[in-house]
Amino acid sequence: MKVFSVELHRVGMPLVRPFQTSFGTQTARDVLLLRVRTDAGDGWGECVAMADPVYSSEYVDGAEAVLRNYLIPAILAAPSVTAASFANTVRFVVGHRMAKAALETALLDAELRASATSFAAYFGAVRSRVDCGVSVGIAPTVDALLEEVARYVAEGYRRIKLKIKPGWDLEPVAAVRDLLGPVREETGATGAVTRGLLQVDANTAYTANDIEHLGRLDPFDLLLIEQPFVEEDIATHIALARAIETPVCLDESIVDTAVAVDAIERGATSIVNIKAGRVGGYLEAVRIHDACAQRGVPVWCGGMLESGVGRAANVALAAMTNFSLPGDTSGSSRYFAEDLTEPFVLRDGQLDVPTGPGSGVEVREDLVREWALRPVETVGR
Ligand code: OSB
Ligand code: MG
Repeated sequence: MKVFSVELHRVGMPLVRPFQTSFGTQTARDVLLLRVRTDAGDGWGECVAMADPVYSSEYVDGAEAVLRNYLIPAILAAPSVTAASFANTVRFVVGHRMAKAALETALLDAELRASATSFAAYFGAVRSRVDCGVSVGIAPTVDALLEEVARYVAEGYRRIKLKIKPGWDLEPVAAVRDLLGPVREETGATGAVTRGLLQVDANTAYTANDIEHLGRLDPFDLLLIEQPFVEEDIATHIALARAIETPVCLDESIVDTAVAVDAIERGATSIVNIKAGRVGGYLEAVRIHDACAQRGVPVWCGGMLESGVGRAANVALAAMTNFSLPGDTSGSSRYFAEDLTEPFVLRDGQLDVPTGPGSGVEVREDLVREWALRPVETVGR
């Protein structure tokens, strides 16, 4: 494939409610969308980097600069590039995985649209619908949290994830476990459904001094505790996993397949959160899925408050066989009043996996223009 040009679109999307985590409060999503123009046709990709470098070192202005100054010029200069050859073309750029993932995804979308293949088929997906969970932010009060969780349960979400931090952990978790009732099998419209699934995500807010305290989460029968300690600190995650019953799951720490395998083999993580943006793209995400499957480690699909563009690819990824836990693949309405694609709508706690060519969704260019934070920038001819 020959790439002629790449458009950089910055779109402001207000969130339907503020999303508070241990690293801050988001009230809007500042989305960077890429459109690649190639001799095989166009493709779209979404960059998951947040407005500020508070989840990881990447942030959207930085990702945009790396794309404009390094990644896009490299693929424009290449005689030919495909999603599969992209990683090698941009290997000279260290890190910046979210920026790379966005461009690789746009290339993959162009390529698969041209060959009338869906992301799901390309990934080797085995499901046509995926189980959905929802990530619930830190609330002003426990009562407000219970109200929000009850709404999501009524909407059909199959798993609740609570954001925690020191001072907001045991009490909200106990209250939500009480609301959900115990973990149990029920027969729903689409067959057996496990109810009462609950997990927590600390986004690195704890330290080694908190191991005993985190052990007090054990009575609440959590699916997992996600990333309690800083990204580089594998050792303290190993110590926690040995000290408590609740399975430890890494998010921020898992930046590629080698790190995932190392963390698994050392006992730092027994479940893995896969986010394509965090690991440099969907091709690496598939490799992590496969490495985890080989080792009997279940995975689930994380999220970064994506618009429908990124959500479509996540839902396709989550349809692979070893994505055996519900993902943070929520419906569009959990985030936005209106989405940049046709909305993803939850049905019986699941989303349909897109089947059309490429991502299988169409970008609403009217909204991309209407919500543009600045004029579109084109790199290349
Ligand atoms: O840690 O999983 C996380 C959102 C932004 C950045 C990091 C995280 C999250 C979420 C929400 O938990 C996931 C989603 O619903 O997209
Ligand atoms: Mg997380």
